[in-house]
This record gives sequence, structure tokens and C-alpha cells, in this order.
Amino acid sequence: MGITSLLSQYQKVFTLGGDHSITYPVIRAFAKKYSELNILHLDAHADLYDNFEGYKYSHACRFARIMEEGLAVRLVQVGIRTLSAHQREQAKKFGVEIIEMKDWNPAVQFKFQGPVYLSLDVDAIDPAFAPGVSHHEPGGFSSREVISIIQKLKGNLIGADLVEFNPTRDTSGITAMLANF
Ligand SMILES: [Mn+2]
Repeated sequence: MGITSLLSQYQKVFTLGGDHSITYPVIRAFAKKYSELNILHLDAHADLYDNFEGYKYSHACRFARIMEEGLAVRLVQVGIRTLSAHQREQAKKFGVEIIEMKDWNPAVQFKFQGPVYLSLDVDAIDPAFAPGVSHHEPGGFSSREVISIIQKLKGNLIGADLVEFNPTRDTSGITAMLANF
């Protein structure tokens, strides 16, 4: 049985580890069950490339595939601080709502109609709080801000993933402790 059909049997799924490659099959599974899926995506990177080094299924392209295939009605990306001109075009093409980190207002609360899937890339958080990631992008969320976003989230949370934790760079263990929280 493939991961997509396996996961579509469950009401709620929380996946840990890996990169955004995992989000795509999980979202495909949920899209079979829910026709109006929303995604809240916290990340330093938009992962909206049409292809990355010639590969259309790179972790850097997964949200482009998700939107192309109509797997979500709404994609909200928050914490982004690495947008290229190409990715801005892709966001426009797919109607992705992006709040770049430079425009972040901690008073913002996220509200979704219907089912919502939360995808949390640990590098959304500032490397000062979460150094255990492969791609350090300074100027991210504090631990408190990310926890508040999740606590204040309004909607029917049906699944989540936590990706990009890299223990080899987590010398103090602080990122693992945060990811566990
Ligand atoms: Mn990332």
C-alpha cells in the first residue's frame, strides 16, 4: 500500500522529520478526503520553484506541485525571507498568500474555513532559537511567536508536519527540545 492510500484512512496525521518532500504525499492523501483543504505553511522558504536543478519533485518545489494539482484551496505561507523573483511569480500564479517575515505582525491570528493542515519547517524559527536546521536564515520567528501562532490558530486542524530538523547541527540539543514541545 502506498503512503497516500495508507494515510487517507486516518482522520488526523502528524508526521515528523524529513523535508518538504513528505508534505506532498501527505497532502495528496488528505485531498482525497477533503475537497476544500487549507494549508498554513511556516517556513523561511516558499518551496514554490517550478523545478530545482532540473528536478520537479525537489523539496524546493513541493508547494508548486500541490497548487498545480489543485490539492489545496488556500495556501498561506508565513515567515518567508528568501523569495526570488521566480517564486514571487509562482505565488501570484497560484494565488498563494504570503506574509514575508519583514512584514510580520505578531498580533496576526490565522482563521480558516474548514479543514486546515499545518506544515512547520523548523527553519521558520530564528537560528538563535533553533540552530538545528540545514539552512540557517537569520531574522526568523522566536519560539514564543511560533507557539502563539499555533495556539491561536482557528480552524479544524486535521494534520500537521514538522520538517527540516537536523540533529547534526543541533549541538546544544535546544532545537530538539523545541521540536518536542
Ligand atoms: Mn525551509
